[in-house]
Amino acid sequence: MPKEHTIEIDGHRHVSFQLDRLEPAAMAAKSEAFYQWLDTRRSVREFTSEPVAKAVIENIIKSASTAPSGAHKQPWTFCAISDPLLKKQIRIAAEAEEKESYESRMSERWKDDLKPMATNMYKPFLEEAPWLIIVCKRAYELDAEGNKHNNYYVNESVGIACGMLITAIHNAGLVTLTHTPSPMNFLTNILNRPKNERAYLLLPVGYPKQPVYVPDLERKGLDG
Ligand code: IYR
Repeated sequence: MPKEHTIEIDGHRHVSFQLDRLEPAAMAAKSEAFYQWLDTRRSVREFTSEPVAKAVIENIIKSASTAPSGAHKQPWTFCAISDPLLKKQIRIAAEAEEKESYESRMSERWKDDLKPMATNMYKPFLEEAPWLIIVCKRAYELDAEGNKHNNYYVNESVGIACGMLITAIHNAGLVTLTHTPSPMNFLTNILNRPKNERAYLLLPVGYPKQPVYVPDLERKGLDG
């Protein structure tokens, strides 16, 4: 590794950055292998309660936190929950919202589109998975005087971090599912989050039940 150099720009420290370049053949092989491996990721709805080490969940969250964000404000909070009582509380509240959604908020067309996914208003994985990661977005930060400072490109930043989180979960040999109960206010209430935070996505993390079946889906190719 070459030695790191630092310079000042507008009074801010910058460090030299060295890219590890790959030879074209290695680049082609590595990018192909990464794609093949990423393509083995599947959303799974049925989890075992087999435990997963907290240190692994922490590594996954640290990986997601390497995401780029608007003005590097890192407008996210990852809440990792393994407490059975808290998971139960979340399941009860999520299922109440889902019942309302499936019975009156979602159009018939939406429910038809979901049929291949075999999903419904019951969310046992919220109790069965060893961990729930609830990603919260932070619309603004409060300074010491209580003044609001808006963050930038919050949805884009948190969305990118979630993509990296899902990739890190796959890399750890675990599975997840992007669960989107709507509205999600109940999560920030149950978790006692500050008022600058809104729940963005809920991801159960763990091992799939065996045997487990997933929908036989095709992915878009380069031609759409
Ligand atoms: N939020 C509901 C409905 C749902 C919506 C989409 I888009 C899905 O891909 C799957 C489900 C639920 O979680 O059941």
